[in-house]
Amino acid sequence: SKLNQEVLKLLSKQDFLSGQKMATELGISRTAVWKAVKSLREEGYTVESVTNKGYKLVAASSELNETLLTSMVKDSSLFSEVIYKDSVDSTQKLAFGKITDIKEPFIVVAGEQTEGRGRFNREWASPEKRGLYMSAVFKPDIYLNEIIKFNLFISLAIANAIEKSFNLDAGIKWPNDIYINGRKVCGFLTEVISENNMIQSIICGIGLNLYHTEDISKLETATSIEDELKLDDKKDLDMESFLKQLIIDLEKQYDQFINMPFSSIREEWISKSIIFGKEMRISEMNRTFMAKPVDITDEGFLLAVDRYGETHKIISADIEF
Ligand code: BTX
Repeated sequence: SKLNQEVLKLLSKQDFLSGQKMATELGISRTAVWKAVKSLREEGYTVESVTNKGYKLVAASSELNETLLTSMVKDSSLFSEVIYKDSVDSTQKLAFGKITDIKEPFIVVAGEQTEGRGRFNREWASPEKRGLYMSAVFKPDIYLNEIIKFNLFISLAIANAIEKSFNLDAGIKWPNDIYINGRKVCGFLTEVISENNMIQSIICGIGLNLYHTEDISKLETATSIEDELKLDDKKDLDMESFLKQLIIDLEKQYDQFINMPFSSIREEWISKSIIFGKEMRISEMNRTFMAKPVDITDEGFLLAVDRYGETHKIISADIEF
């Protein structure tokens, strides 16, 4: 709530601050202050309280929570609001449901998903408070055929945000994944609402494994940020700076997507890509073959050469090492 944010702001500035002082400053009752502190604690903030001294913020939250997300979006030049739920079936579904009500770009984030989905309705493991489950809704006014390029810009945004925030080497695995050390840490998918060949909304779902879970390490090819950081002692991740960075990079690459051709990021994208020159199993709708990706076109098509020297132009496919 707005009150949570105001209380947090006061606590961030001071050492100990009495409940009465905060109440006066915010023009609310002491009970309301106490309630806000209680709810901040529930969101993962460590707030100490000492008799006769008051409250003190000891540690920011290492979880994604509504207070943090709302303040991030306030600073955003692109997203107008954020919807946060502790638990949903899928943030994609919730985002779709709000699309006509909310006219500006917005974000949906959930603490867990009970029916998180990947492409082709595959399951996306979304354990509670262990990952980022987010759908970002964009409202461009562009032709539908531009959408192929969207994933290229977004993948660069996510890879850059992970690299800058956690100092890990994040690689782009075309078309939908981000890998670290050969394992999938993030999957994203792009869905579109269009009319007369014009895009009305893009709903981009991003699932990022933040903390270690059995569920995810059980998946042969998956990993989490925590696993990859290989920390000696368990340390919480800095959610605030990561989210800030992610929103900055999403805004930057979305702007680039709208205003610039893919060639403007092509070199950077290729340098982050992990599929080139490797023999891969490529599965399209109705055929599977082995080939080496060698290039990406300005329109966003992948070019792969098979062992007969034939070049294949691929729009969408599953590719495996
Ligand atoms: P994808 O179809 O490319 O990947 C799905 C496959 O990845 C699964 O079949 C499984 O093998 C593997 N997998 C499942 N869960 C995980 C996980 N947590 N980490 C690593 N690998 C996994 C990629 O689909 C797109 C995923 C988008 C997920 C986001 S979360 C927010 C939004 N809401 C929603 O329901 N989906 C999107």
